[in-house]
Amino acid sequence: MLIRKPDDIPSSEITPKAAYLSRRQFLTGAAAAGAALAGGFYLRSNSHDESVVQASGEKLTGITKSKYSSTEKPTSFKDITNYNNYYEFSTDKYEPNGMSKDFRTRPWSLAIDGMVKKRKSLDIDSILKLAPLEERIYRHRCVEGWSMVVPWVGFPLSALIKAADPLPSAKFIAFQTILAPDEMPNQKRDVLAWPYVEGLRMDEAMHPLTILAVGLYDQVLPNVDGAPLRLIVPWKYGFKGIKAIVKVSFADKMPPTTWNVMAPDEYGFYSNVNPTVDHPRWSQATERRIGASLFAPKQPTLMFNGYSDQVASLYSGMDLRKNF
Ligand SMILES: Nc1nc2c(c(=O)[nH]1)N[C@H]1C(S)=C(S)[C@@H](COP(=O)(O)O)O[C@H]1N2
Ligand SMILES: [Mo]
Repeated sequence: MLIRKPDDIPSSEITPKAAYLSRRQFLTGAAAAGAALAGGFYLRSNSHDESVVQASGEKLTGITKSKYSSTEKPTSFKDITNYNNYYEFSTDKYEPNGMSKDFRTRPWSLAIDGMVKKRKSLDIDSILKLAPLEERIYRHRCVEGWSMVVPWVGFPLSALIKAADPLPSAKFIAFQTILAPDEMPNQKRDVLAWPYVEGLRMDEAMHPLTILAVGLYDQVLPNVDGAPLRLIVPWKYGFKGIKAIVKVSFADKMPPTTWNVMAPDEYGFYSNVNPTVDHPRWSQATERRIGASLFAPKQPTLMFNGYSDQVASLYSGMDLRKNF
């Protein structure tokens, strides 16, 4: 068994520093979580009744292939579901799989607010009908220095944005993960400022490569990978791919993002994969492919994670050293 991979960044190195750097932001998050708890909005019973569908593991049908898929060999289902970052459950990579097994993904609704013609809430089953489901085999590059190739099943985020009907003045979209401290034990602890939040510029969000994933291989998305709905932006570091989304908001200002709030010198808003701009504490030039032989050399990291042809124009004229 692989106890420890050489270039894993121990969470103990990331979290305390980040928490220390930004104690104030954390306190704001903790107060918000406490208020939610007191109000009882997020308390959900642990007992499973008949209305709860244990969706994870169910087969998906009618999936079409996409021209946007990579031809690289996908990482195994086992590795994709047992080497995860999901800090709401654990900062360990192997624990979230087991810990998230009973996480409830039904019923589930997505709130749409901010700069929209009309605020609304969409049920997960109606979201699944917004667009045909496609297989998108994408490279997945974590800022920590490892990568995978993941056969996601999903649909373009642009389909949801069209249904949301934002005002033309909206320039950004913000995403929020569920607050469910009874099911996500680390939401009772000062690991990150909860809930996890992320954001994109509207042109990034509308790009055809940007998807909402609802499946993995031919199955409903496993809880550990962000069920029932998570974001995938394949040319950005993995942390932009926020899991278990319950809210999207449209705004004319750049929204806060969890890792930028925790450690602004280390994680920017854009977070485009860029082998020429190192993380302040480690190089981003190479990556270790999960599942590769232990003796395999690390492989070079590609600009925009290999998606330059499709996305470089989004950033023309921008200094990517400044806008990291
Ligand atoms: N809500 C939430 N979303 C999250 C994270 C998290 O801890 N919480 N981790 C991020 C990071 S760092 C990565 S690399 C990817 C991991 O996705 P995977 O577990 O499906 O590989 O999820 C991202 N989305
Ligand atoms: Mo990551």
